[in-house]
This record gives sequence, C-alpha cells and structure tokens, in this order.
Amino acid sequence: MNEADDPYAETGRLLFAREVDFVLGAAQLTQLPEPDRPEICFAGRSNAGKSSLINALTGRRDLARTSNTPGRTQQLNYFSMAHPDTGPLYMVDLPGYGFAKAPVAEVERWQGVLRAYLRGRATLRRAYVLVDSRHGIKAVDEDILKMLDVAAVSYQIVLTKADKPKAGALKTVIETTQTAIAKRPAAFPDLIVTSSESGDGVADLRAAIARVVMEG
Ligand SMILES: Nc1nc2c(ncn2[C@@H]2O[C@H](COP(=O)(O)OP(=O)(O)OP(=O)(O)O)[C@@H](O)[C@H]2O)c(=O)[nH]1
Ligand SMILES: [Mg+2]
Repeated sequence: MNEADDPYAETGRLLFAREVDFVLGAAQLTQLPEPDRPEICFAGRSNAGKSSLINALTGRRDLARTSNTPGRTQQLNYFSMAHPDTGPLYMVDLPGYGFAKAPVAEVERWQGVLRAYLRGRATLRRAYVLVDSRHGIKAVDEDILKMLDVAAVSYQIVLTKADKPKAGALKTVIETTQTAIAKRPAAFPDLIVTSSESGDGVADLRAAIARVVMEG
C-alpha cells in the first residue's frame, strides 16, 4: 500500500519515534518476559539484516547490535515500546537460523530456543521473516515457514537490502518470492521490500506493525 493512503502510517511513525527500550536478552525460554502484551519479532537467516532493520525502524544507529559475521545475535533480544493507540508491546530481535560463525553446540542451543519460541509464544502477533533480496527464499527459510504454517503463526516476508540488487534482479526476486508464499496458509500475501541503508520500505513496515498490533 502507498504510505500516504495507509491509515496506520502516522501511528507507526509515532510509535517508533517514541522511546524504545532494551528490556533483556533471553538465552532460554524460562528467561522470557511475562506474556502480558502483544509482541512482534524479526526472524531470518543469519546476516539477513534483522538487527539493522530494528535500528532503521527506530532511527537509532546501535540499539540492536549488527555485524558482518553471521551469528552476531545469540539471544532473543526484547525491546519495549508503547503508543496510546497501540498500548504497550514488545519487539523481539531473534538470532538467525542457518550458518553462523559460532561453536556448533552454541548454535544448536539457540536454534532450539528460537524454534520453540516461534512455535509456542502465545502473545506473538506476527513474525516478520526477513529474506535477503540478493538471495530470495532458501531451503532453511522453507523449513521455518513450514514450521510457522504448522503452528499457525501469522507471518509476513520482508525483503531486506533492497539497495543491493539491480532493479531487474530485485523485480525478479519479488515475483519469485510472491509466488513461493502464495499457497502458504499462514503467510501474509504481500511482501514488504526494505533497505535499512536507504530507508526504503521502513515507513511501510512501521505502519504494518502498528496495524497488526491495533487490529489484534
Ligand atoms: N547494503 C545493505 N547492507 C545491509 C542492510 N541491512 C543489513 N546490512 C548489512 O548486513 C550485515 C548483517 O546485518 P545484521 O543486521 O547484523 O544481520 P542479522 O540478521 O541481525 O544477523 P545475525 O544477528 O547474525 O543473524 C551487516 O554487515 C549490515 O551492515 C541493508 O539494508 N543494505
Ligand atoms: Mg542480529
């Protein structure tokens, strides 16, 4: 949707312009905060740009730690936010799945926590599954999407790093991704195409988040 026509654009803008506080990093499910408010999360392969997108959404350079090294985020990082229209909510930066430059036992531990979180978190309103626009959906993404479909967790695909591919290649990846998710039961049919670098699509994502929290 065009940003100017989206009734949630202004709420989304204001929601992310307000305070966003780091709450905690959970290494295990027992460390998660009380499920007392809606939450949204960012999932995706290692290095897909999850932490960068949180920084772009909030307009803060290093609220979430980013890195060139896949496997930077190793805990479920909780951020709290609030707006009078949405009420309080949590935004969660997840560790990546797939390849990570970290010890195997560590990676297996956090992958287990990540999957259990995605399947079982009752207050999770929507998972944003980030896909690098240079690569499109890969087999590891398919695994996660299938798991979300089975668990009936609503999710939306967000293409990241849209500043990287040439326009033609971006158009192709948008089309193939749209086709790939069209028949997935828990997938939101529209993609959001973003660049944390240029800011493209970031306002659309803010509006989408405001909408999903307000519509319940
Ligand atoms: N050009 C470009 N680079 C980006 C963009 N978003 C992220 N990056 C780069 O991609 C790399 C990974 O970004 P992160 O935000 O740390 O990725 P992540 O998904 O949080 O990674 P893990 O925590 O390791 O799973 C960093 O070098 C970022 O600078 C973008 O929109 N454009
Ligand atoms: Mg990260």
